[in-house]
Amino acid sequence: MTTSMTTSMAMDRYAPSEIEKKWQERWAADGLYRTPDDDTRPKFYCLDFFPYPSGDGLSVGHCRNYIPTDLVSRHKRMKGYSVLHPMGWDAFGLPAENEAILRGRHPSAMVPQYTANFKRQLHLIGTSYDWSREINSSSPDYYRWTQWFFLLLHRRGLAYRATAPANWCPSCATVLANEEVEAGTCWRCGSPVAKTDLPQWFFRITAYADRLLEDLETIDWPEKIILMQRNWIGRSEGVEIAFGLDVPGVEEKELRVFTTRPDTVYGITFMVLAPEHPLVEKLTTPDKRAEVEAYVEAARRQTEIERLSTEKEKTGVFIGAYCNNLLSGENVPIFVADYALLTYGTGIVMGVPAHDHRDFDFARKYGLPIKTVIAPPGYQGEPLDAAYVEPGTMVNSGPFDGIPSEEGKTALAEYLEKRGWGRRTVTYRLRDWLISRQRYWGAPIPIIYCPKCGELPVPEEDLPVLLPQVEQYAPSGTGKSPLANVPEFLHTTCPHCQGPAERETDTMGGFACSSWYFLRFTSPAYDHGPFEPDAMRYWMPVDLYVGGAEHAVMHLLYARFWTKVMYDAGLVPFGEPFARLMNQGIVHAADGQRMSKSKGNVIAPDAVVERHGADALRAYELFMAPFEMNVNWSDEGLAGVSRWLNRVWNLVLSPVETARLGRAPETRELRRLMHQTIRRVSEDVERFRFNTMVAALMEYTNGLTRAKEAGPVDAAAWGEAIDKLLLLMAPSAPHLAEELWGRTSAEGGGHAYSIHNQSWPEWDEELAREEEITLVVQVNGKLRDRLRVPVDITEERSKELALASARVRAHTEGKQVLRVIYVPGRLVNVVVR
Ligand code: ANZ
Ligand code: ZN
Repeated sequence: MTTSMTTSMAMDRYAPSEIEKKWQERWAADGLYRTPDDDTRPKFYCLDFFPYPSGDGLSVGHCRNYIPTDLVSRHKRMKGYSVLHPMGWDAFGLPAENEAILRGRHPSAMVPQYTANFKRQLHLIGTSYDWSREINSSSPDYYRWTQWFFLLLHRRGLAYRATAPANWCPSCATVLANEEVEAGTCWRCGSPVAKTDLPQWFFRITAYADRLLEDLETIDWPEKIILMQRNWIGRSEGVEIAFGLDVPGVEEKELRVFTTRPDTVYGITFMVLAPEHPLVEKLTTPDKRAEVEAYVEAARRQTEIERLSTEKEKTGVFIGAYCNNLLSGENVPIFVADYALLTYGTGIVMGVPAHDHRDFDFARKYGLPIKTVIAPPGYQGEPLDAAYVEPGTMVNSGPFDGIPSEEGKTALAEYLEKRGWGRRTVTYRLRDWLISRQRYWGAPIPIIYCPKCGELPVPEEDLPVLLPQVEQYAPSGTGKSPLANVPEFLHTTCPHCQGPAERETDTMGGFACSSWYFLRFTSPAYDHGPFEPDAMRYWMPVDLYVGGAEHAVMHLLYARFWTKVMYDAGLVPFGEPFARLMNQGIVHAADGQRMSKSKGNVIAPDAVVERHGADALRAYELFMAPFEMNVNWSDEGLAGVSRWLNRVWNLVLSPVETARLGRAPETRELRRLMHQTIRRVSEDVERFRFNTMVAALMEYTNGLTRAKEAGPVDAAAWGEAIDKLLLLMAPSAPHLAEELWGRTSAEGGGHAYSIHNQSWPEWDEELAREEEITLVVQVNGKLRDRLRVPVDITEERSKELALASARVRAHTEGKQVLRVIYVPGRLVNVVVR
């Protein structure tokens, strides 16, 4: 046997700070990650949620989003896809503007500085974005098209202006969309949100409620997000029922309620109007007026969430009037109570205390009758001590007595419809999307008000309506946008009669900008439309979309809505923008606390890269936990991963004793490990199991180290094993892999640049097959030995080997063997007495 030493280039220390910078510059100079245009290969569009650039920069938490998508993009490139992996800035909107105000800097000066810093950090961690496609939602060549979409919605009757009670954040001095109110407080600043009446622009997302619901079935999204969207849309099938009204001086002759329980209609003992309902004022009798007005005023100051809370004590006031239950002929008193919401159903609730929890509490409190009309099993006519909300048998319900309540729902719906007293209908929790913001930092709403011609859209050729550069950009607190104080902006001419006219001074909320940005990346410089149709058809829909779970209902619902509008307008050939969605887990501080600036416990990638290198940060972020799980940062975990990279460096570059071993068992074992690792890593990437992927690479490193230490290795097999190690590591640790790729090859001269242009390794199922298995041997159920045996061993031979084992014989000697149990490929259990 001849042995020889493969000499590599001079072995030096692993110094990430030197090699990482070098390769990042080279990759950028070569445009290595430039997205190919006019490609005929299959495409893969891998997108991160549109980040808004903040002065705090990126934390290691953000990296948990950007590193995995970078890994997937690199992997797909190696798999032969043409990959679109772009980055841009959601720079308009409340987050950026609030930060500008806080820091006393104009947003137009602040944003470029912040985006530059984000970009620097994304370079630092070795991402492979195609920066030639960078976009910024606050730049006129972008928001021109956001305004264009506003006009599209307007043309299609999906943008309208209405005076409505709006969520008002007194601290941000602006109105908020329902989605932006979290537990009664502003999503940005946490102040309690109040209600106020203002003329506002809305997008009619409710017109798409059913499609937004139905198409959830067609997308590969986390179950949790789908459920949240479903609940947010909140579709309820029910019946709208009319009640007779006969109040002198009031023209309305009926009250209409929405109910999902028409089967309980004989159990109504009162009616509830929402405090803001216009009928409250008309129906209140003079003796009740003062009390009702005081109640309504107090209710207006509360938020919807507070009002709906089931824990909250139910309050209300009798308004002095009655209506008539047309079915039972009974007169029922009308109350005003804050648990009835103006914006749900008809804003009026029929009170059925026996079968609804809130109505039950209310009736108890005000001494109203509780009439059982759905009998629980075994019911004997006794009074209920709590609302019975389950199905049962109808009782005290005239002609419907004895019918099961589920059938009763249909029977009553038909009965009411036949008499013209009601109709089946569907109600949604979803409200139209309030888009007006009385704020400076957003895309101006392209509408002009002419005293003669009324409300007119800005002609398309006049877009963009430029946001003027002004000193006073902070909200004025008057409820009007700061743009109202800019005469050059405000005053314009009517596009119809050329007379003097005024511009709308509200801007669009930031979620308008992020409702179409994924299309802009397909052709970011296109100026004949928001996107170039061929590029859009090639790249869309997004194949993989990754970001935080906190966007379940805002951005992710709005973007779906706009896409459907575009589909209807013939602009795009698909109805869903994001085929697959994944949410990364959060990275907490080592002590489990949320990282926050105020706690001073934010870990920035910069410090980590400086100490251990970008590759260590990347591999650690992939390794720290399953992708979707929250996890605590661990310096030891990071150090462990860093040590692994050092081991890889040494393994690859230190001399190895080689020989021509041909088909020796050691060589077969080496190849098997290699093919098994390729298989594990490939499968784990596809399934987003990056933590086990890194574990597989670590085990592979250990296996190779053992083989190297055990004696000479076959030269060809070894060279191949190292090549594959580097290829498999290239997406996770791109700098290290590139460096080692250039320094190694079986022939010693170094591989040609770049490893990132190589093909992803394939595995051979035959070579990956395990030839031996471990057979567990027990005596009376107790583990006594483990045997390495061939995979295809027979039952007979297994038992023979088990009984022959010295460790087994020590426990069977002198005893009677009763039975030998065999589980194929797993275990032999010897039963003795
Ligand atoms: C009578 C009734 C009897 C009800 C009963 C329930 C149980 P979901 O399923 O969420 O759609 N409701 C209707 N309009 C309302 C409003 N504006 N504000 C507050 N509550 C309102 O809820 C439908 C039920 O919510 C309706 O069915 C109504 O109460 C109440 F045993 O009508 B039900
Ligand atoms: Zn005009």
